[in-house]
Amino acid sequence: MTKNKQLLTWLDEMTELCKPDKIIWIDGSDEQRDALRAEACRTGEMIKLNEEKLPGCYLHRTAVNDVARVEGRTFICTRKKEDCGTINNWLDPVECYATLKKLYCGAMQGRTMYVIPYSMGIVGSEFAKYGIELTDSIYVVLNMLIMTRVGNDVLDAIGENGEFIKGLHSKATLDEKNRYICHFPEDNAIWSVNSGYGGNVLLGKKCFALRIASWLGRKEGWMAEHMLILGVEYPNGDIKYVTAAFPSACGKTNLAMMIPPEIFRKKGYKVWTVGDDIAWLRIGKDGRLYAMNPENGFFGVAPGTNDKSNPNALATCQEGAIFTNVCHNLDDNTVWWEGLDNNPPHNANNWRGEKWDYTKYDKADKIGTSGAHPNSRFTAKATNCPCLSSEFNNPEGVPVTAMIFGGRRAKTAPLVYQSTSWQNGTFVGSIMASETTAAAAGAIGVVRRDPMAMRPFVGYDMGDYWHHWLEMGTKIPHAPKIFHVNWFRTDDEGNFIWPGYGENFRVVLWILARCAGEVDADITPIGYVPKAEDIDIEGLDGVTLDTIRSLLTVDRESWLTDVENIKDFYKSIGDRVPDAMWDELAALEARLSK
Ligand code: GTP
Ligand code: SPV
Ligand code: MN
Repeated sequence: MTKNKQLLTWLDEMTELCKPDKIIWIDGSDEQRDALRAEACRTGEMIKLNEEKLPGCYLHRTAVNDVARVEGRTFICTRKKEDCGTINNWLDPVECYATLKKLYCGAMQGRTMYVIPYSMGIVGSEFAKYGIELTDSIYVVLNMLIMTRVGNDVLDAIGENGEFIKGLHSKATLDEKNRYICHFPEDNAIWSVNSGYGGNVLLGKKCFALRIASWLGRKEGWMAEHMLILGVEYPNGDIKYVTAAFPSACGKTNLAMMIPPEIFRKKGYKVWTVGDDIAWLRIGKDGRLYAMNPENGFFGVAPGTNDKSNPNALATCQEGAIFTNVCHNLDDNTVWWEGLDNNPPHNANNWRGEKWDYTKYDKADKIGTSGAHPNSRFTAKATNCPCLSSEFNNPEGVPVTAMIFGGRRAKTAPLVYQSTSWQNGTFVGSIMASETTAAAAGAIGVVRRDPMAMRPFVGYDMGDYWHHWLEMGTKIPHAPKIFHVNWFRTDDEGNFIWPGYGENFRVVLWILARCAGEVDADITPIGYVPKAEDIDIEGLDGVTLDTIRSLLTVDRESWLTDVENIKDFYKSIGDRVPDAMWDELAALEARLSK
């Protein structure tokens, strides 16, 4: 398999600890994948779905107490507590290893340990980084086969002496009190135990490609961000790329795969997807910032996905997909979720696997009464996506024209505004806030500050992270312009005012027009806001110029309230907050108070 001594020694140690009955190396072949699928169906871990309607697709249910990332059980284990920062949970690495070793001890007895060699990025390319995940879950193996590039070529690329991230995962007993998702950036290691859910266990994703990678990026002069990457093709064939950071379940997959409104399609506009969740960003030889998607698939939110909101996502998960915690239609052995269509199945099991009565559905108690869990997901190959960019496999990534931050704010944040500089844009990212969603365990709908959508994913101190942003800005000769959007303003009845989804294309066009210097804007205390008539609403039912005006208002009082909240937030981060961010905050307050 490999002659890498570090890998073999580590594998011996982990085997000694977890005591699996058997070890299987994952080689990336279809034969091995098919055998594992069959085995998972035999054990009940997965259910094979209707081969005619959903070829190669499977349903999996996680434990009822294990349906989302667990931020409270996620730790950064640095030798010095200061290096972990105040927002992250910290554990002393020596103590943490000792605690976790007890949980892993013999945890794989009677089970198989799978060894997954995987690559984040194109195998063998300059910017790829490699990992090995050891796991006792076939579900994890099958998901990693979709989400990352897996196989023997990764072992070859690591070679005899190459570096890799050492990931250890065991479902153990799924005991939620002893659930730990631990990162040891100083050891290039990730240990996850007692969970079987998504971001807790697919260690290439949030654990490696964001938490560990953000640490590496700071050390090596690049950035790992919670960002989608998309290309907008103009009628003349030009393609411009934007990245966007929205918190979990706030619209990245949807924006990345959006279909322009018909009126723009007719003119020849197109949208191409490069990535829907994570971007690794580096400065290119031409002095622009380049974005690369290190993943190979999508782990998308199922509820709300339908042939109007996101037909491309729906098409992507029709073949070879894994559905997690959705509703099982027993009549035709297919899947269903809230927002797929208006025909909930009458003969179905809910996400818990119990008989489901759709007539009892209560919006106020989604988790208790819904068919699909609000954080139910599909895992699907990127190459299934009808609008996948031809640059998807370009190891250099794509040049970024604009970077967009955004959150879920019922009030305060306008539909779109532009920062006035890289430093001011970094500040705009640092003060991002959003209502919490079902993507993480805990209360839903509470506004919390989520800088750059990275609050749960920065592998070090948040203040240091902002320093890194500022420093990167000084090194990018042709830096992208930075914007902020909010698709989620509501009216007095709580309905979204902006139609969102494909219509967001109209806002992206304004953003790109600003970057090209083609359109004017009004300066406000928070930055540049469009002139309402410059958001093209041709062919958009129910939205008038007045709607746009109302979506663009900047209410000084609510912003001043936000400023007070931001001060407390900055203080909670501590003394590593850059002076430049405090200066930006003071300047914002002064402009708002004028
Ligand atoms: P993660 O995978 O958790 O990182 O989420 P994400 O940021 O990719 O979010 P996703 O695109 O899956 O959207 C999450 C939820 O927001 C879904 O229920 C969508 O239907 C909804 N949503 C996405 N875009 C819009 C929009 O423009 N307007 C409104 N109102 N809802 C949206
Ligand atoms: C998110 O929560 O931001 C996700 C899903 O993309 S998970 O992989 O579970 O983190
Ligand atoms: Mn995400």
